[in-house]
Amino acid sequence: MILLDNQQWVEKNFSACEFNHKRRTLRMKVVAKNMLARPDGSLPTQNQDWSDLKAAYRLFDRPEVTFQAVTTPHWEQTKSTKPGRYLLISDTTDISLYNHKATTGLGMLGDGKGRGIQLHNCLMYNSDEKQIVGQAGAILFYRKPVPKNEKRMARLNRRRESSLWGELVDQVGSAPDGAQWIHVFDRGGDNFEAICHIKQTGDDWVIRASKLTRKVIDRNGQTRSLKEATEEGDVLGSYDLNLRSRPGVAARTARIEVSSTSVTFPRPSQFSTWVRESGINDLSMNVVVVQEVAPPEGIKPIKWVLLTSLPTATFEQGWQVIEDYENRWLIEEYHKVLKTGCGIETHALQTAGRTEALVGLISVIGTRLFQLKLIGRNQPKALASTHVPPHWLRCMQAARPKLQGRSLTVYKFFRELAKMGGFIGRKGDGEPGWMTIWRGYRELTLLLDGMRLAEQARSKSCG
Ligand SMILES: [Mn+2]
Repeated sequence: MILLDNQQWVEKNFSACEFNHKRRTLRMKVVAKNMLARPDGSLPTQNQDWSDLKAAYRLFDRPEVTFQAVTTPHWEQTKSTKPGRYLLISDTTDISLYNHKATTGLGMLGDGKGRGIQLHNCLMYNSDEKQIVGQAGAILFYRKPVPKNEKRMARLNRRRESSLWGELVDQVGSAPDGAQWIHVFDRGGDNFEAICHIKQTGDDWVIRASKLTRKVIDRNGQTRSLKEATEEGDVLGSYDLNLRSRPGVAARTARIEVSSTSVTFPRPSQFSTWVRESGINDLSMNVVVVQEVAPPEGIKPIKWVLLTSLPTATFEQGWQVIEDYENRWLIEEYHKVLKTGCGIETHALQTAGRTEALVGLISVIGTRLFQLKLIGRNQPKALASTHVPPHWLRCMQAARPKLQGRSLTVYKFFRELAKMGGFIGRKGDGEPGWMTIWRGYRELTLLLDGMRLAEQARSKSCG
C-alpha cells in the first residue's frame, strides 16, 4: 500500500539523512515538503519565506549535504523489498544545464558542446503489484574529453559511460531473502562486464542485445554469430500486435513470432582488470527473439533479441521476459517526470557539487510523483476506502457533491483528483497525466488543511 500523506512520506524518506547535525536533517525535511507542494517551481517559489530560502541555500552549501547523503535513506528503504518479484530498470539521462553559465564543474553532453551532468538511474518496480517502489540507486557522471593516444588497457580501466551499468549493479547489491530482482537494460547495457556484475550479485537480467554480430557458442557447441545462433531457436508461439500509425508508417497488425534458444558468451578478447580478477571466463544465458513475420514491403520488421537469465522454455516464460522488457518505458517516464515535472534542468546552484545534492533530492521527490500517477491506473477495481484515509474521501465528497453517497474505486478517486486539478475527463481524453493528478492532490491537501483549521477553531470556541 502506498503512503498517501506527504508529511509521513517525508518523515519516512528523509529522517535518517546524516548531515552531521540534526538541524540540517530537519531543514532538509522542510525543503522536501516545500518541494512536494510545488514540484515544478524553483527554490525561491518553493520556499517563500526569505528565512526559509536562505536556510535552503545554506543547507546545499554544506559539504556534508551530498547526493549520496540525501538519497541513501530512500535507497535503503526501496531496497528492503518484501518477498516478491521486482524489476530494477536502469538507464542514463542527460541533465542539460547549458543555460546555467555560472555553474562550474559540469561535464560534456551530446556532441561535446552541451554542458551538464549525466544521471544513471535505477528504478525499482514491483512486478506483482505493478507499482513503483522507488529509486534503488544512481550514479552521477561527468563526461570528459577522451585522452589523446590513450592505451588499450587505460581505456578498458577508465570509468566510461558503458561501465556505469555494472557500477550501479554493485551499488544496488543483492536481493534480500525471498525477493527476486531482475535487472532490465536497453542496448546501452549490453556488455560482458555489466552482465558479470549481475552474475556476481546472484540476481537476474533481461537485456536487449545490441551486437548481433558478436561471437557466441550456440547450444550445439558451435562458435557463430549471435544472429546465426538465434535463427535456429525453438518457436514458442506467435501473437498479433496492433501497431498505431506513426509519421510515414501506416497502422498495421503485425504477426509476431516468439522463439528462444540458449548461448554462451565467451570472454571478449579485450577485457578490463576487473573482469580478469572476477575469474568469469564465460556467461551462459537464454535468448528470446521477438520477430515480425511477413512484414509489408518496405517496412523494417520488428525485431528484439533479449538476453536473459530467466527460463524461456515455454511461451508463458518467453512472454514474461518480453513483458519485463516492455516495462522499460517506466524509466523513460520517470526521467520525464524529473525534467518536465520537477524542472530538474531549471535548477542549478553555483557549482556542480552543490547542484548534485539538489539533483538527489529531486530524484527522490520524482519517484513520489510518479507513484501517485500509477496507483490509480494499476488497481482499477480496488475500493478507495481501503487505500485512502476516510477524512480524505469525506473532504473530496464535500468539495464534489456529485460524488456523495457513492463508493469510489481507487481508479475513480484518482480521476476525480485529476479533475480537481483541471482534467476534463471527457470520453477520448484518455487517462489523466501526472501533472493534473498532482495539481488536484495539492488542491485536496489545501482543503484538508482548511478542514483541520476549521475544526480546531470550532473546538476552541466551544471549549
Ligand atoms: Mn538508454
